[in-house]
Amino acid sequence: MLMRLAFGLLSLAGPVISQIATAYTDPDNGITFWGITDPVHKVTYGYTFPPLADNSNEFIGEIVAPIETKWAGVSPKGTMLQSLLLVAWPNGNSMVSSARYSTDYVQPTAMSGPILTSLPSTKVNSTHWKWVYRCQNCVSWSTASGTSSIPIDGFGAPAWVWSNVAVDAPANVQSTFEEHTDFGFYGFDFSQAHVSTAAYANWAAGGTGGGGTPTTTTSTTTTTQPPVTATPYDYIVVGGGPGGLIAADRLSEAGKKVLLLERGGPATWETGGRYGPTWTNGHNLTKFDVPGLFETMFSDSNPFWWCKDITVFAGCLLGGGTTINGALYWIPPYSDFATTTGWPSSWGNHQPYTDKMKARLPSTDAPSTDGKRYLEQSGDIAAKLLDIQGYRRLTINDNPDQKDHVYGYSAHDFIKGKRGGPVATYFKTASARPNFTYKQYTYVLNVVRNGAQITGVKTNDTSLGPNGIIPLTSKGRVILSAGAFGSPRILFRSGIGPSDMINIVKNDAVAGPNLPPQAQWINLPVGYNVSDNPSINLVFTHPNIDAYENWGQVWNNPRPADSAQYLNGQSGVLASASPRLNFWRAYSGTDGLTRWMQGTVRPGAASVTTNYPYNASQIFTITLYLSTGITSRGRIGIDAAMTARPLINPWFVDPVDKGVLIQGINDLLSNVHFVPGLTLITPDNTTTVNDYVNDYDPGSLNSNHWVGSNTIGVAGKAVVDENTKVYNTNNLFIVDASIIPQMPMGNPHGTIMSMAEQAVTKILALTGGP
Ligand SMILES: Cc1cc2nc3c(=O)[nH]c(=O)nc-3n(C[C@H](O)[C@H](O)[C@H](O)COP(=O)(O)OP(=O)(O)OC[C@H]3O[C@@H](n4cnc5c(N)ncnc54)[C@H](O)[C@@H]3O)c2cc1C
Ligand SMILES: *[C@@H]1O[C@H](CO)[C@@H](O)[C@H](O)[C@H]1NC(C)=O
Ligand SMILES: *[C@@H]1O[C@H](CO)[C@@H](O)[C@H](O)[C@H]1NC(C)=O
Ligand SMILES: *[C@@H]1O[C@H](CO)[C@@H](O)[C@H](O)[C@H]1NC(C)=O
Ligand SMILES: *[C@@H]1O[C@H](CO)[C@@H](O)[C@H](O)[C@H]1NC(C)=O
Ligand SMILES: *[C@@H]1O[C@H](CO)[C@@H](O)[C@H](O)[C@H]1NC(C)=O
Ligand SMILES: *[C@@H]1O[C@H](CO)[C@@H](O)[C@H](O)[C@H]1NC(C)=O
Ligand SMILES: CC(=O)N[C@H]1CO[C@H](CO)[C@@H](O)[C@@H]1O
Repeated sequence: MLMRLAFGLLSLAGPVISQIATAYTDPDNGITFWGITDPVHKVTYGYTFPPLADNSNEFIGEIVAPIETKWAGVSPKGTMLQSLLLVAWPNGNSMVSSARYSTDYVQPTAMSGPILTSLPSTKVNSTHWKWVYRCQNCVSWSTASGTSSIPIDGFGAPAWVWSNVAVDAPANVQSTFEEHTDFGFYGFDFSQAHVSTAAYANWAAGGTGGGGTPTTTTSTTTTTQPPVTATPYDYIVVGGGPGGLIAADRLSEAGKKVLLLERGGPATWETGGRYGPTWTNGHNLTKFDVPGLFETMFSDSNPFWWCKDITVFAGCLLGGGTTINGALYWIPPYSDFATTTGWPSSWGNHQPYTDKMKARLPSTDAPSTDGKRYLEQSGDIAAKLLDIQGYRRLTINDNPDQKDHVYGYSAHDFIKGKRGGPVATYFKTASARPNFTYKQYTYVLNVVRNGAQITGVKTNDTSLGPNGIIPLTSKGRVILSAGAFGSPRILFRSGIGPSDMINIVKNDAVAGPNLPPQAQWINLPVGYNVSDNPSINLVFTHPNIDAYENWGQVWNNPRPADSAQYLNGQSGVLASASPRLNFWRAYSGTDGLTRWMQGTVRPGAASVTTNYPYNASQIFTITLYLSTGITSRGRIGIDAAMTARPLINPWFVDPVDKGVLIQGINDLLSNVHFVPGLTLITPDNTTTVNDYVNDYDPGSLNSNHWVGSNTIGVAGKAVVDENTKVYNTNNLFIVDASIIPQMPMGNPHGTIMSMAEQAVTKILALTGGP
């Protein structure tokens, strides 16, 4: 019954304000807060916000309470209902805290959305407890009737609540508790409570004091450092994903002196990776080699391969996404490079480049080395459903242009029962050349430039050059291949992009000083025009299905016959990732445009929501995605911590996209009852398809297939020209998913590699280079 009386009464009467928040700097952590100390209980409540211009959705707050405070809480907006509520209490020597939410004057329950991070100055001592926290997704939130927010540009009346009765289960973050024993409001001019981006970023990352300005204190640079000499290169390629690996391979093949820089480390055994399950011991196989371990990418306790400064899944190791992905590999259809999907007309003849890719990296829809297919039940059941609906079966990659009412076995770029991809092919040939140099664990911060001329890249490794800068030869070029989030961030940090993003960099104590002068900033729509396939999972059961323990045993305790079979020559179930069947259908939207829907079928499920009992051994998933033709676009960018993130989600911005996918789901489900034993369990028959899609967690719509953040196209509208050169630069190029203007027909890495083959050919042909 927390806060019932307080907020119930006061929402009618209006708060009685006796205190006004003022600025203070906490001596423990040096953070400047605005807040009050309640004179009765001697509890301090403070908040600090990033600049309004940052359009940020977060703040840092603290509660400092005498130890007799059993729990305390805040509502920064000042209301109880449909408001962000934060509560905290000590449990022994540590603090327990949570975000709560309520639509009635009852015990508030867990609030989804906010991300709470306790900052290092959080503590419990003999006299006080102190909770210092970062609250992300906390300035505005969705409510049943729309959105609600803290009035961060004006005046508000935040509330506090206090209790001297301990919560019911102090160790449990979701503990229940009795209504507070006291509460209060105070006046708050939120428009004043903003600090610089740099200060905020420093504190949000756990730093202290200093207003975020760099502590130039202990620069004992009188000690003479050995002079660092740097080697210049013809081409510096940034990022070892599919785009960068193909670029680096073809450039070194052409005799250029090439440096490939990758922020992450090795992956497959062949490249030096050694991380694998115990059952592969002695067999020279890692997690990244064994296709059947794909689903464990999402269930590992130490997922070192994900980029920790990008808020969506992205691979940060050699191979980028192709080392951790499902390896679904599609030969691109004509439309993937057509003017109708946004490509310059010079790109239309993709076939020679696709052929080059296929010659290096063939696809297979039977990856087991014995040529047999395993665990096919989910594909067989889905095929029955599709047959009724007029689909026909074909070998998908033999017919890339046939994408309406077709289905076939899932195709992958596994080689000899192991992960293949560009690492096992292009990287291998590049590595054998004396002209190719590879540096791993090297993070590129920005390009170094003099106006339009790029002179090198700045890395975090000062052993590679003075201040970490690696130079180009006189006519040298830089190619960014750091991915749809990584390449835009490097551009922002190099003074290239929209000014709101470059200003975030400017305000950062570390990155700001590396920017070129403002007169040299290059205004391009970096980060706009992004798309990703919106995808919806449908979960079914059928008595024929073997759900393979939902892939939950393959790491620690695989089926013994299957692991033995795999180790003995890379055959069997574990020689493939989870997908078993794929299908496509074309739809005409109410706007007259054609959109294609892709389906992927696999045993198991990421989540099940049903009111009925079901047999978990018989579950399988059909994921439906919308691909080529979607019109929704989002925006990606960086926040004050230099974290790359979606600023505007790209899914279902255009309601026609959503309408088409709902139509596709309805069509697919229309014949479920004709397949004996087939039962849809998510959504089950208590939820309509419309409700299921409308209530779908937006984050789960993500397919991790981001394209378009540095789109190719005409000057004034795009970031790179038809040669993939960044506009208004002389020698900066981009070869990765970010230049692709429109969702490809299928999971994108085949299209990305064909694109990279064509891009590097155009770059080599472009005059003025080394
Ligand atoms: C979980 C998941 C599953 C997927 N499944 C499939 C699938 O089955 N089939 C499919 O076709 N696609 C799939 N994808 C998408 C596909 O993997 C990506 O589209 C593709 O990898 C993008 O290629 P890229 O070259 O643009 O960038 P990336 O693959 O992201 O590579 C970028 C590389 O640059 C490095 N880098 C980034 N910043 C820096 C820096 N500042 N300095 C140095 N190095 C840097 C990164 O470490 C990384 O190695 C999946 C993606 C994910 C995340
Ligand atoms: C406990 O922490 C509080 C808040 O930082 C501080 O004011 C107080 O002096 C500390 N008490 C002891 C005994 O150190
Ligand atoms: C590249 O390698 C070739 C031999 O493979 C060599 O002749 C050439 O000088 C090298 N080029 C550079 C720039 O190092
Ligand atoms: C594993 O690799 C090592 C070298 O890294 C090699 O000596 C050994 O023979 C390999 N073992 C197998 C089973 O391939
Ligand atoms: C550079 O950054 C990478 C990636 O974060 C890291 O692994 C490496 O240790 C850093 N190098 C130095 C010299 O700090
Ligand atoms: C659940 O499915 C498995 C696999 O088909 C089957 O062996 C088992 O008997 C089923 N359990 C029940 C309770 O029906
Ligand atoms: C809904 O599904 C459940 C479980 O599959 C089934 O028992 C029930 O009869 C169904 N109800 C309707 C109205 O179809
Ligand atoms: C090539 C392209 O589609 N460019 C678009 C990117 O986004 C901006 C802003 O929305 C548009 O103006 C461009 O036309």
